[in-house]
Amino acid sequence: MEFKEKLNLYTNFANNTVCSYLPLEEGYHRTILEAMNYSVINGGKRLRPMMMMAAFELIRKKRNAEIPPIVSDGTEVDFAHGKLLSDDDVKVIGPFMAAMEMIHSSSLVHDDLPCMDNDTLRRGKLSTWAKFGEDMGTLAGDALMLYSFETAAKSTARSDAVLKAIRVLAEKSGVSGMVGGQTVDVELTGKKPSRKQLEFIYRNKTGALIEASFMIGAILAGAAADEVETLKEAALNIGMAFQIRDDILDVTSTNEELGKNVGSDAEEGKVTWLTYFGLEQSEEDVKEYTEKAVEDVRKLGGHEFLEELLRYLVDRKN
Ligand code: GRG
Repeated sequence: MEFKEKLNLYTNFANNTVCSYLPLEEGYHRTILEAMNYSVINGGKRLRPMMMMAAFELIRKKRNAEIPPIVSDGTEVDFAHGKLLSDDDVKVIGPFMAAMEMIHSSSLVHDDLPCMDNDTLRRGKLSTWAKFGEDMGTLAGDALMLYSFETAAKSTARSDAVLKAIRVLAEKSGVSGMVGGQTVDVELTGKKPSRKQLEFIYRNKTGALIEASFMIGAILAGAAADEVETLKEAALNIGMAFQIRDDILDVTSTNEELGKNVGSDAEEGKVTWLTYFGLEQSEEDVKEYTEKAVEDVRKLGGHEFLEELLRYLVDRKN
């Protein structure tokens, strides 16, 4: 099966799983529920839930579990019916896939607010605050962030695994992860961060949720501590590659292709990887970080789709 076909299957599966955990839009507080769903539905690439699935499958495969691989050399998967995980597996990992996309979406909602990047375009449509107003935009981010934990707690995995995974989700989203990175990013906008500070921002603001996706997928599949550590290392490299590519796209892409306003880094006076290393070197760095990540994945036995996905992201257009 061609990579693009697999990517479609994975994306649709991740998307359907995420959407199945969204709240019903009803009650006096319906507006906030609409704003939450608006922020999550449509347009997102669903990379983090897909990476979580891949990590889950990688560990399962390593354990020679009886469950067939999601996508691989294996032919046992019921592709025809778009069924990539067993119903029982979906109950284990589905709530965390949705929770991850909710947290990620909540960060995009807050990142677009007038007090942050002041962006009106996201995923090819009006950003949440531009559509629902600044008050509802702020609340929608808050609500999604917390609904994420409410959703994760629905997992039917063993309670010790659920607890571990929720802790990772909280740690990597909060001050020890994404919020920490965003803090330094905001404080240093318009100033010149050192390379070390820039790396801190990228590893946390962008890398932390990717890290959490890999770690949670592995934990739910019953990985040992050293396996979780190897995947964490892979994720750190992917996070770096992903954010540097984001910097490149901000300079080389268009609003239409990217689905958000390009040129915002320069407008805000942001120092990015390109400021330090230029376009050509940055492109090389994306490749190098990606290859390091692929190597880590191979240390655990490899995963065909995941490796293809990582290499595909090197040249991603949005
Ligand atoms: C809500 C807990 C919480 C924190 C908010 C504002 C903020 C703190 C953090 C900002 C984090 C941020 C926006 C990082 C950029 C990461 C990045 C490159 C996002 C784009 O991810 P894609 O390309 O987006 O996967 P899609 O739209 O495809 O999902």
